[in-house]
Amino acid sequence: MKSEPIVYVGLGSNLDNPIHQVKQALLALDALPQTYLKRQSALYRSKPLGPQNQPDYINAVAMLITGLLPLDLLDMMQTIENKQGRIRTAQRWGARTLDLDLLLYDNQKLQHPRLTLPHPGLSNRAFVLYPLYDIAPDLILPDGKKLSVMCQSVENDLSIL
Ligand code: A4P
Ligand code: MG
Repeated sequence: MKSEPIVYVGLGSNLDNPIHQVKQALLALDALPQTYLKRQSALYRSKPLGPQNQPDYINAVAMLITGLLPLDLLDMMQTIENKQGRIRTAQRWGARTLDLDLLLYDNQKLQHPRLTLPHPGLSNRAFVLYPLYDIAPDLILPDGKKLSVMCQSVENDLSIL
């Protein structure tokens, strides 16, 4: 029998009690249909990437096992963002109550108008790479790169909670 896809989701928040937002979102991901939360990283605090006139972020990464297809999972992640008060503004990389990024879906590479896999920010963001390393230290990305090597090329400016 084919095993179900392993998926990694990046969580980020910098508004309305970010620690609570991230913990709430982990519960919501675990409650999705055909899906369970297999592992979760520690929570990390970091300076914002992008506009600096916004609060620090809390980030984490979750490992899910899911029977959902990628776009169905993305739809449900966006529903969770909306339920947790996400307001989309015109500003790129502005403050938000919750951001859920689909970092990896098994070994899939995808260029779809609504979904790029792996997530384009994955390879150069400490707040993604280090929490991911917490829960998947031996991970190899679809392009063959080792996560452990990618971590070495990015400065770790995070503080663990
Ligand atoms: N989309 C395409 N591929 C994906 C994917 N793999 N996962 C599309 C999720 N969404 C994907 O996303 C815009 C559109 O991207 C979606 O409609 C979806 O169809 P969004 O969440 O509405 O907007 P966004 O998050 O503001 O845009 P973007 O460019 O994805 O921002 P990022 O990359 O998510 O960065 N600093 C710190 N320290 N920590 C952070 O977590 N996050 C951001 C946001 C900026 N600075 C940060 C942090
Ligand atoms: Mg996003």
